[in-house]
Amino acid sequence: SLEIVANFGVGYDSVDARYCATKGICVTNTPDVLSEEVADTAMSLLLMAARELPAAERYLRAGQWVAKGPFPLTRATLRGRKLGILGLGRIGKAIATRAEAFGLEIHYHGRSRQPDVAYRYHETLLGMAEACDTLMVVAPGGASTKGIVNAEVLKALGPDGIVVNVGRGTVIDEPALVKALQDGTIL
Ligand code: A2R
Repeated sequence: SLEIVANFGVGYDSVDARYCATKGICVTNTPDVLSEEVADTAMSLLLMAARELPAAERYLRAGQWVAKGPFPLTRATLRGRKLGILGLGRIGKAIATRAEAFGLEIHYHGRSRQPDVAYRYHETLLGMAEACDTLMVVAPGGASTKGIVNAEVLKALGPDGIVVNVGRGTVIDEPALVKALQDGTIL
């Protein structure tokens, strides 16, 4: 007697939509509605990674400033960063608008170049990673994007590399990401 599967988010890769269709079950998702909110969240995550705000708050709340003095200066900065956006769609563009205001150089990769966009296009994800040190993942899930942020891409970002993923988790090769964080391949 199920009538509807309503997904709070963009996409429906978590739903067996074909099966739903055979049973007349409606499947919905929420494109556009949350684009600006997700873009704010993506920028928050980037700022928190560069400025180490969660670690600084833990330091403060543990009273470490009394025992050890001020929280150390952060290793990273946003200055001079080159931002590669994997998936310059509705959310990707809202992130780009914000990142421009922060003075970041903006690059993007998708399956096709967008003629109405001035940002630098890369035909391959690896090519973009080689030209950038910061990667925003805002692409859909599914077979075509599974694990495409792999060890090679992470290595190309380099030791100052920051990765923010607000798309699907499946886009990242997670063991490769863990290794890259542990051995300092990325920041
Ligand atoms: O490939 P293009 O030029 O159609 O660009 C789309 C890109 N995209 C891909 N990029 C690389 N490899 C692929 N296999 C691939 N498939 C799609 O992702 C497009 O620029 C972007 C998706 O943009 P929108 O459809 O406007 O989605 P929105 O609302 O920005 O949300 C993005 C993702 C969702 O799929 C959820 O995973 C998450 O954020 O909420």
